[in-house]
Amino acid sequence: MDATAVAHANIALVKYWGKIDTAANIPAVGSLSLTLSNLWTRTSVNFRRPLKEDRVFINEHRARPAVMKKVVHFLDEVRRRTETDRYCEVRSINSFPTAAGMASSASGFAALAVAAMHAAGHPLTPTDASALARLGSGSAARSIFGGFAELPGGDPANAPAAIQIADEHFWPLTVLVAITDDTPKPVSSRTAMEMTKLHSPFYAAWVDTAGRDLETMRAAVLRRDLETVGALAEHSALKMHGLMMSARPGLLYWNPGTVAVIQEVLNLRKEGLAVYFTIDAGPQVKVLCRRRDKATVADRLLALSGVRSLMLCRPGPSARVEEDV
Ligand code: 2P0
Repeated sequence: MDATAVAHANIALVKYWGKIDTAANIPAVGSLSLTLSNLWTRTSVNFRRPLKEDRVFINEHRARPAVMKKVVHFLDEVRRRTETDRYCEVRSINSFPTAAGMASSASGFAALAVAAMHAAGHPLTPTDASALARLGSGSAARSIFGGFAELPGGDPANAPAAIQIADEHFWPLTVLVAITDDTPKPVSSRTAMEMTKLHSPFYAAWVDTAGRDLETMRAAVLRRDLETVGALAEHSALKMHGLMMSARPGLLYWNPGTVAVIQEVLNLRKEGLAVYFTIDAGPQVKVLCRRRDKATVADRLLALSGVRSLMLCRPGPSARVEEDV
């Protein structure tokens, strides 16, 4: 009747942006991600106490109404699948700033899917947990898996789940997360995606070019080709942000610190280091490099006035149930 699960956030190297089916939360394009070691959510779900409604706490505070609505909708799906009518208490802790473009919904819904189904007495296979997590947040489907994961898109007949391309031991890359603003972002990814789909003249081109990016990225990851992975990750990130900027009204998640980090990454590359950036729906910049270069890169990023803090990550593990401690 109660369970705790941990799931890690991920960064998309090829981005998901836009849905083919909003109600079933099916992405219009495939995406490929890397799960991160130090960005995680730990979620406990308890069906034991008789409650008149669900109670949800994030970092010890009651969830805001918009978050509450998404979580209750998700828990309704868990109740439908497990044929229970009990309400539950959810307590979730993030190791990093929430809703600031650092994929807290990815780790959050992955941990919730695993913990809630386990607490309700119906533990899932990773593939089924991934398909369920996707209903909460598209990127959450990928956070079920450690290492590199791919989420197919584009087929409304098929309710997709992510698949693991390579586990967290396959390629010991370093990801430095440069935090330039730790407050919640002004526009949610979900709203921003719909605005882009409806109001950007470039949306069709985004969908048309995604398949090729995914194929190239998968092959480059599997041969541990950092130069190709990095260049394509930058391209996918800039293409996605360019797409958002071209919506009406245009969406800009960046701040001056975001641009400063991008420029410093370009400087480091001119100096001969294999260093690359990617940016999700927020102002933080995730920087990829080889493990041996991490101290040099960290020093340079921390010297920038726009960088508030840096989180150092390696590839992270799959979502899992935690035994009682
Ligand atoms: C991604 N992002 O592939 C892309 C890149 C952010 C930028 O997926 O509407 O919270 O809940 O499915 O997964 C963030 O959006 O969106 C996201 P919903 P989600 O990681």
